[in-house]
Amino acid sequence: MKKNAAELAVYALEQLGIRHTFGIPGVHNTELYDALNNSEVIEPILVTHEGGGAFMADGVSRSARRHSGEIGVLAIVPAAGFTHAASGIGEAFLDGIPMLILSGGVRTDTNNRFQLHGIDQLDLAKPLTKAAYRVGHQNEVVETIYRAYQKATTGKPGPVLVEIPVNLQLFTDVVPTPLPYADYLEQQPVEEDEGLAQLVAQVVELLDSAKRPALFVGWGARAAKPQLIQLAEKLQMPVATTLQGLSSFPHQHHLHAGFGFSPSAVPAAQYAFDDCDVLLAIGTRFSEIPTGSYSAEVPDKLIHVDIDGSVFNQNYPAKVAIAADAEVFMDELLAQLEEKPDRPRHTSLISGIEKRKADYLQQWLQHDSKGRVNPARFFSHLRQHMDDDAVTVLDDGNHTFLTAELYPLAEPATLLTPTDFNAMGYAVPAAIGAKFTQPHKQVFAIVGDGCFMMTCMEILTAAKHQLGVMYFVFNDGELSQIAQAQAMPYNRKPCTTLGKADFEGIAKGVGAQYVAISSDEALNDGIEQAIKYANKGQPVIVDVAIDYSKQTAFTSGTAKSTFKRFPLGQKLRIGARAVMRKLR
Ligand SMILES: Cc1ncc(C[n+]2csc(CCOP(=O)(O)OP(=O)(O)O)c2C)c(N)n1
Ligand SMILES: [Mg+2]
Repeated sequence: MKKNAAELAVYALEQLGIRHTFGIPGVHNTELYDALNNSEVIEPILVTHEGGGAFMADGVSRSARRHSGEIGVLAIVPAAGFTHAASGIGEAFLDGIPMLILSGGVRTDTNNRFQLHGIDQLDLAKPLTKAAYRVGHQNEVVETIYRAYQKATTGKPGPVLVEIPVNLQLFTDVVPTPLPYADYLEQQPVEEDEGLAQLVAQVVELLDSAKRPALFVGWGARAAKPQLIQLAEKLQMPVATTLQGLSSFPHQHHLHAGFGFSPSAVPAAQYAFDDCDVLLAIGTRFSEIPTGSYSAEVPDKLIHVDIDGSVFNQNYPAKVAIAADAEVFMDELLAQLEEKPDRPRHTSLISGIEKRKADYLQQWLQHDSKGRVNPARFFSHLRQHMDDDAVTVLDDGNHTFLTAELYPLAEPATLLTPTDFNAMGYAVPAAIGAKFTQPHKQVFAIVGDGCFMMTCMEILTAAKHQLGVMYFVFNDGELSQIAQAQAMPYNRKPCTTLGKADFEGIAKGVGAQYVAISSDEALNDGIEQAIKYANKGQPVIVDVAIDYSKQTAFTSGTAKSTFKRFPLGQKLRIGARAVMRKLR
């Protein structure tokens, strides 16, 4: 049969169960968009900026139903489309989120020089993607997309680029009948988990001998949540999550201690992990944020389980390191533990966690917010109004850590947050991607005013598609996470005061509803009103006059422990500068 590459690409995407693509057409992919337009199952979504498109694709992958196989797909022009999308691609790469990037490419059948978008984007993609392929002939299209999808979704997931030169899209050529994805899968070699049972036997021995075993779980462990709960209860292990993995364990569970367990963690988590002698860490690579900038103390008996073998023995040495999928590992561990008796309920640990959580919340509730919205009160109201399975989307800033410490995520909530690449501007579009994927769930974002303004034009896309996404914008007029870090050492805050934006005007401009919450008294009605708009399929911007006068445990803890580890001479210099500026 004779086919062009655009038709073949759409066939492959349909085979993979893709429902949406995100991007902007240009001369290098109008054929692809035309073929997408013919598809009865895929809807190509026009975005306002490819950066937003990449964050939407990330939101699709992170919120997709477990084992559905659905991942976010970009359909973009080469070079400029790719560089615009690069922030979202980089976030997906470092956070381990699968993504397929379909890009057009310059003509490969002419000798013309200086073509439009003419740079080698495969080179550009190298540090940002797991792999990048350029298709050489129409008959390679389908298998290249299958291979890219496999690469994106297996091992540590991540983004993969497939470039399809425009001439292959424009012109047809003879190709064999394209392979269905199920047939392609059958041809792939199956990898066995060799030696897992023996390694797990070592884990059982270590856990058996532990006085205070504890669990630390990241995003990579989220699929094993039921098994994690079972294990924690059987061995009475307190559980801390990473930031990205906030929804990997339910917060209302009596063994949930908090986010991280370093000196930057909330008191309940510091307490619960204080005398931990065996730590089982699953689906985390001990990166900067969850370790409180590497201030976390980890026992010698560390059992480290991760799908990506390259993360072991980097920041913290492991006693036992197991490269395995979290679910496969947990199933084997629970099977081997079956004969062992359950440990009796650790009442002092449980009441200790409960008390410290309650005290911490009280501290926040009692903080005088001087007429502005008290963060703890905001999150308590939000929890009362939102469904247990709502999707929460965060951005990067003080609002992120306030949510991590004060919003108790229910079961089966999902939380999306940009973590290691740490790209501001994530929340607005990622929430749109999540709502496309989970239209029947509530989707809301907690987003700082600085982050919001980076990508808020993307709400146009939500309005156009009648997506009732709720945006709670923490309006403090500052890039607070940085401003707070500047205040002490510099005694001034250069370049972190934002211009005064009119959020009601922005709402009008993008076709969203607007709600203002200017004090605690307005919380109940404000949140109810936002939910009403969202239920009618209208995106809504909720302008929250939040009080940022109290620091999170994370911010104050990390500042302290980072400073503590500076060389003495540098400590003195920085300390003296701060004192001099105060006296001046
Ligand atoms: C693209 C990008 N630029 C800069 C930063 C550095 N940064 C991290 S948090 C932050 C402040 C965010 O401000 P805002 O959205 O107002 O949130 P707040 O801290 O006030 O809650 C900045 C500038 C970043 N992470 N990403
Ligand atoms: Mg701010």
